[in-house]
Amino acid sequence: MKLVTSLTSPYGRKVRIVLAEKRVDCPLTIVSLPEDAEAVSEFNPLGKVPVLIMDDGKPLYDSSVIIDYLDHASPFSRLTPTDHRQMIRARRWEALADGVTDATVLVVAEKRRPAKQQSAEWIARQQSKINRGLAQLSADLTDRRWCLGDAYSVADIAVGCMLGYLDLRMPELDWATAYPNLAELVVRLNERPAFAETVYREAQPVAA
Ligand SMILES: N[C@@H](CCC(=O)N[C@@H](CS)C(=O)NCC(=O)O)C(=O)O
Repeated sequence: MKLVTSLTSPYGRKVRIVLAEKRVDCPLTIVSLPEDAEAVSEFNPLGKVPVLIMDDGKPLYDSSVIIDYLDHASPFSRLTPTDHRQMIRARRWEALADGVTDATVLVVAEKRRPAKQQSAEWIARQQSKINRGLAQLSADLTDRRWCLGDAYSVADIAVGCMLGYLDLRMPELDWATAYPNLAELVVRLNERPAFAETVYREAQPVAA
């Protein structure tokens, strides 16, 4: 098994955290996008990371599917509730956190286009998804320790990866001041080795 990902992908980080939490040893194949898009497309027709290459060579994507697979493959440290209602709650948290990440990725990509081609309207539309998503996540969290209450789960992993990505790509947003309960959640998450070991890192430039 090996994981194809970049070191700045928030979806890839979700999977890396799950591997660490579940103590699954899995080598990484580090790629940079868009430079390695063609190579990634050989594994995933959508050209997106993360992709888990299984022992039989078959590729698995996307991050939620990979996490489901890993969580069932090893019973150690379950991250998705077995109770169906709780599982749906966790999935809803993950869907909202990933949706905020999706909107952030779109804003970042748009702002990398030549200034004349950028659409302020498109950016504003994505930004409002981010703003509404954060407000909802904060309202849903209230003063709980973890997203689901007492149990740490894939919901916390998705929310933590999304908030870390906002810090990396949109530091001016200062979500932590607006939503102190989300900031406290991140403090708790960063105490976990799985989070500390997977902080976002830009790819090292190749020495000339
Ligand atoms: N829903 C997918 C999203 C994956 C995704 O969008 N990955 C980004 C990297 S952060 C990517 O590979 N983008 C390249 C592209 O869209 O061409 C997942 O959860 O794995």
